[in-house]
Amino acid sequence: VPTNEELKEFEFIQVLNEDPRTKTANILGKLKSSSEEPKDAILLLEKSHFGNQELPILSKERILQWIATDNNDIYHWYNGLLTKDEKFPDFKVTLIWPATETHIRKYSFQPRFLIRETPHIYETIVKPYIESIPPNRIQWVYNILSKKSESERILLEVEEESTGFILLPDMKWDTVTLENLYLIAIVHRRDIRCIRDLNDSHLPLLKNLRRQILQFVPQKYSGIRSDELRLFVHHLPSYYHFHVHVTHLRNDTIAGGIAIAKAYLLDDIIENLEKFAQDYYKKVTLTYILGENDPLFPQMNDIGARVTVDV
Ligand code: M7G
Repeated sequence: VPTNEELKEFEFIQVLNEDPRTKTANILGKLKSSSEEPKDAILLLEKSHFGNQELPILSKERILQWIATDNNDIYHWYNGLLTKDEKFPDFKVTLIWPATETHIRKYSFQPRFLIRETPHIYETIVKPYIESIPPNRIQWVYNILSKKSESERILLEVEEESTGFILLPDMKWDTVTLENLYLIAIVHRRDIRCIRDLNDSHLPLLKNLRRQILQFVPQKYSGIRSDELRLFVHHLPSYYHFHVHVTHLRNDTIAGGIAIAKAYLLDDIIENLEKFAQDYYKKVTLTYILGENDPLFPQMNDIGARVTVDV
């Protein structure tokens, strides 16, 4: 873990991506710790929301300076400077360090394409790719499951071998703003890599996740109803160990990962396996968004998996 002094030495290289709607920016730089050579580091920055605690005291206590910029009739414009207050941080940062080439590509702006993943494409391109990913890519998942990391952040654990999981805040969530609630449920079992591996034998697991999460979250965070929670799975995910995303309905920006052709509702997955076919996800063609920087993109492009008028 880098010290504050070391963090101040972060050397800017370039902006990877930024988004005025979500007030976020991804920056690449170099960071070194004590004796070592500087290594690539990514800062994922997000400007903070004005919370319920802050708004009532905004004008009296928080705004240090109003800087008038213009006015027209009854309309007056200012820029504002806030006082420094650790209770109300200006922004949230995720530091990835040392960052790999895969991280740099993932967090960079890139053209995106709709892909149709047929069962054949899954078997011949995607599955071999998943199997080639070094296991240390999901070290962070194993650290959570074995309580080596983030153990004090665990909200709920069900310690059952086949239907058990750990529920905790996703790293994207500031853990304060309820409207932005973002949790992840990571299952204990290690044999499900993605949605394609699911069949009817996993229904008890999927239903247990659904029931426990919908029961627990409204109890833990009063003010949130179970019908305000969106439970979904990504395809393709970045990490091939089965996990379910849990977000508040109001957390509906693209950065929230809820985009159609990326997020598949847990309820729909359960229904498809239960009512239609136990091997639904072996047979279905999945349409999803793939970025040009994704390691799978060149092969997908070559095989003609990009959506065309004829498909
Ligand atoms: P995904 O669908 O595999 O990939 O979801 P995505 O990042 O493309 O959405 C993984 C989820 O785990 C994301 O929502 C990440 O924000 C979250 N996440 C990733 N890491 C490395 C961590 C971590 O170390 N801790 C926690 N709590 N969440 C993480």
